[in-house]
Amino acid sequence: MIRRGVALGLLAAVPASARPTGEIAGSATLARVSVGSRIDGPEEVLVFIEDAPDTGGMPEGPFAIVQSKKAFHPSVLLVPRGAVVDFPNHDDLHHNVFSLAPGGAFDLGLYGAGEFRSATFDRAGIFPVYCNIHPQMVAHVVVLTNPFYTRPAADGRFRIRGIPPGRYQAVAWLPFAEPVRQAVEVQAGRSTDLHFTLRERAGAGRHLDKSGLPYARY
Ligand SMILES: [Cu+2]
Repeated sequence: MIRRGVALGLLAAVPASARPTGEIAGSATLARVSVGSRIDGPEEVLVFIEDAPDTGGMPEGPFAIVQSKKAFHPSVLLVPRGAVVDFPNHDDLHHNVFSLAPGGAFDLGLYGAGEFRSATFDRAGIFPVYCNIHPQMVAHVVVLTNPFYTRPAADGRFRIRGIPPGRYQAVAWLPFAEPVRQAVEVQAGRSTDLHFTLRERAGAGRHLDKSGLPYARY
């Protein structure tokens, strides 16, 4: 019993950052719609691990998505769970930012030039954000719970290092495609190979207004 106690004591003394980790590496391939594709390349893909532990190093605020020239900037924002995101209006007209995402719906109402309102993102997931006045305005807030995410290089290759060993769900996503999930086992000192194929959805930029109705004019 004494030996066991000593062994546990030693284990606890090793900082988390020094414990052996593994990595995932692989590629993401895009299947574009034949006409009117809105995807530029694999660099737009986001690869992340849904349920790995938070070992620190997540992006820190303040977080903002600006409304300018009837568009959201940036159009994709990565935040940690619990983040507050400001939505400043830099246009000389009114916008009405909202989301109908299950578990993350909000409606900031109508506000004008120089004003901002904020939304809090308490749940992990991918939250589409729209404007109730201008249907072409589309952004996504991606709420992550750990620092294990990356974007592929131009050739689609990606690598995520330093992952605590375990069984997880790896996800590849980009705007206008459905997320693709794969179970992955990360082993200490090893690289696990993963390949994702993402399919662009035809007409994926289209959406309903905050009342669930089609916009009068697209
Ligand atoms: Cu607007």
